Amino acid sequence: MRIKTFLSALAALVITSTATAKAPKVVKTPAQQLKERLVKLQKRGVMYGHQDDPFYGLTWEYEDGRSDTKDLVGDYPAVMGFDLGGIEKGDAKNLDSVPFTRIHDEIVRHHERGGIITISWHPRNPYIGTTAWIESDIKAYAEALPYLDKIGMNHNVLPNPQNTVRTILPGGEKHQLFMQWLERITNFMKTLKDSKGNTIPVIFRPWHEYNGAWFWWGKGNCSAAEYKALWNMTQDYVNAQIPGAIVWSNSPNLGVNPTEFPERWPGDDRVDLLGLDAYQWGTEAAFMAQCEADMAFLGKYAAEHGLLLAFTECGIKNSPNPVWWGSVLKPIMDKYPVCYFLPWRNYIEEHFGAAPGLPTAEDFKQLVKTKQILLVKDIIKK
Ligand code: BMA
Repeated sequence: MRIKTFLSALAALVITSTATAKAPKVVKTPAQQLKERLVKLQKRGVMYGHQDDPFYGLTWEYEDGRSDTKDLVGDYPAVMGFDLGGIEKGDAKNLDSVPFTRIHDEIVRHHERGGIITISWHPRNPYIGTTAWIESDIKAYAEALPYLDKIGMNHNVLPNPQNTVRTILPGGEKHQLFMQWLERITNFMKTLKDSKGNTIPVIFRPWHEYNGAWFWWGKGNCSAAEYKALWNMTQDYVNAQIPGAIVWSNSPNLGVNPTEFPERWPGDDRVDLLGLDAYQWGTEAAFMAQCEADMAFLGKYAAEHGLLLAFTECGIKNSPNPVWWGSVLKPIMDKYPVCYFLPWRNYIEEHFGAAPGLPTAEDFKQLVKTKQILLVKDIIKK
């Protein structure tokens, strides 16, 4: 009797463990895999990223396989940034005149060499048709109002650029148009497949620098509720169209106000990577102090809320300080666990990234020699 009980218990155990062994494996989405990879890499070091790296550099443009980073330090950046501004209108080239076909091809190429992709978007203004930068529109509008008063005309004849977000939310007069824009950007993302036809996951970083007033989605041009509604509408649409493809990044600009920050925060369940866009426009001391303050706040926020942290954009225009990388940026990166730092594009009049011939070239080489700075070959090593 006892033996029988023992045997049936044993049989039950065997059945259970077989069942457990055969339980279907949970398949992770490409986005989940990318996120886990980023978490691991963030512990290993700081990846170098560069905007538009394979298209042009300081002295060249559209040379197959060329990169300012590779020319200087022998390898491609670990992260490459691309901007889809212009795709919303069905343009063939983006706002910086890069053909979308080339953007597509270089994304695939970078993915296939083991690199990581991040996509930003500077869409035009869907309400008044101008660019993503709203400042001059607001100025022109303000200047026009007294004239309208003078001729006794209602202000409503002129669209107030600061109402843009409101007009594209559900029920707004530009909602349908904007949904078409979302469809176009999503259609491009749908084409991002590797040679086996698998989805290429990307870090998508819409509606950035929203604590500044220079973009039509920025603070002062829409309410906190409108910003969050815009974020949610974008995310829900994109995720429904290309499920499991996107790691979501939200990036305020340097000068984060900790009290106001939660007002526009889309929610911990809606963001994977918290980024800071940090440019030095003034003195080094002011830049470092502000970076320190912002990173102290964002770093703590990211750690407590389970988010990745990065300098999603950074740099100083045209490298006036030959030791900027090592003496200004490195001390901050040594202190906070940023997963990558991404200087903006190297365009002739306005360059931010490393390149041969620049006064900062040697300093960047020294920076890269430190183990913590990762280029693409460093992140494909197991
Ligand atoms: C800005 C500048 C512009 C560019 C835009 C989008 O910061 O570099 O020249 O058009 O980014 O890349």
